[in-house]
Amino acid sequence: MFPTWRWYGPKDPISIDEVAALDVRGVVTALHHVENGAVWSREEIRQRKKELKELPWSVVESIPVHEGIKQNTEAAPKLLENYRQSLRNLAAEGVTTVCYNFMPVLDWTRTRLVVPVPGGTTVALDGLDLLAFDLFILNRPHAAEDYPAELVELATDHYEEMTAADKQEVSDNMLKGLPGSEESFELATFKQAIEPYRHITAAEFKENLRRFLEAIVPTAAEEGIKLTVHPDDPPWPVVGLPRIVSTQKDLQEIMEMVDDKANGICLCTGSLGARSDNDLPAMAREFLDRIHFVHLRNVARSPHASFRESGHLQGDVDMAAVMAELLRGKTDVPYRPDHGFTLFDDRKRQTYPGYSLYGRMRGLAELEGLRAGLSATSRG
Ligand code: CS2
Ligand code: MN
Repeated sequence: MFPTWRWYGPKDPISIDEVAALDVRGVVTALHHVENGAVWSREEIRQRKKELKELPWSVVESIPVHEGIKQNTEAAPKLLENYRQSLRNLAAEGVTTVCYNFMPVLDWTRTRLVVPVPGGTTVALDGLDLLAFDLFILNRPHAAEDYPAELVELATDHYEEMTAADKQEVSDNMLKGLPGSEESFELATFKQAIEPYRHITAAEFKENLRRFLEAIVPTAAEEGIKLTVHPDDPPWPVVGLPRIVSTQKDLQEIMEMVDDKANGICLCTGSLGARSDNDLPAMAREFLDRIHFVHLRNVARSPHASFRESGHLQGDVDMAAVMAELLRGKTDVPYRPDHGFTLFDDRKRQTYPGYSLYGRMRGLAELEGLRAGLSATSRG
């Protein structure tokens, strides 16, 4: 494993020279300015490589999967051909690890982005915020049927206690999209966006993922590209939308859909770790030869399907045990400190939630220390 850093391109509040000073071996980036569904041209790919200066482009995170593919609409064949062409173009420019996710409509989801920690803030998903949003702000018909009655009662009380500012904050965080998500919504457009999923069951959605993999993995394999699926965050259904990349069983099924090494996994310990029934060291062991990219981060879980992002070595994921498993595998797997606290001057710099400089640097230093320590122990 080797350390990398996610960089959002020239608009990122952290400059590429700063990234270069962190002693990472590569950069994780994407062409966020290219329209979702369009081909990534070789010129655009080359331009981004130039912007990285001396640093290699280790991983594409992500080429977004268009809703037309996720919903298998009539636009899907054309969108899949575009996706394959983007892969060919990346391979031609020497970029060969590609991350994607298969979450409907939303990407990673947090209801609170400024939860205090010493020296700064972290982000959190509050299950009652989310349920209150679903029941009373989104006003989704039948939402109450999706949840146990006592939880609905708790969320109802919670909503009554929320101030107008709380409600605004939770709505904005749900609708506006966090860094890396390619979409941003107003309440009305969000309602429209989730509408088609009233008629797509989780089983059908899985079939759409299978179709996607059958269409692109052969091209990836031919081109020497390693695809990696990023797990759902949170790893359970949100506002009635199916989530199908959430557990060890899900990942097992996905690996079998197209049994080829090019069909791989991005092991995101923070996303998967939000579920207490996900055993991360066991998953690292189980999928070792299919894990081509790793996100290391930690979460502290709390009741009502809630969690907050914690220090990289403090939280419910046993980071040392996960790292020990991963170090048994290939040495050429990129990892990145996936999110970090907003610390010290990060606020002044207006770094993106989760994608701070000081907070991620702290995580990187801790993880690199752990990696060096474990490597030395296994040698001696
Ligand atoms: C998130 C996402 O956990 C994470 O890494 O910050 O931006 C994630 O990178 C994308 O969903 C991957 O496609
Ligand atoms: Mn991640």
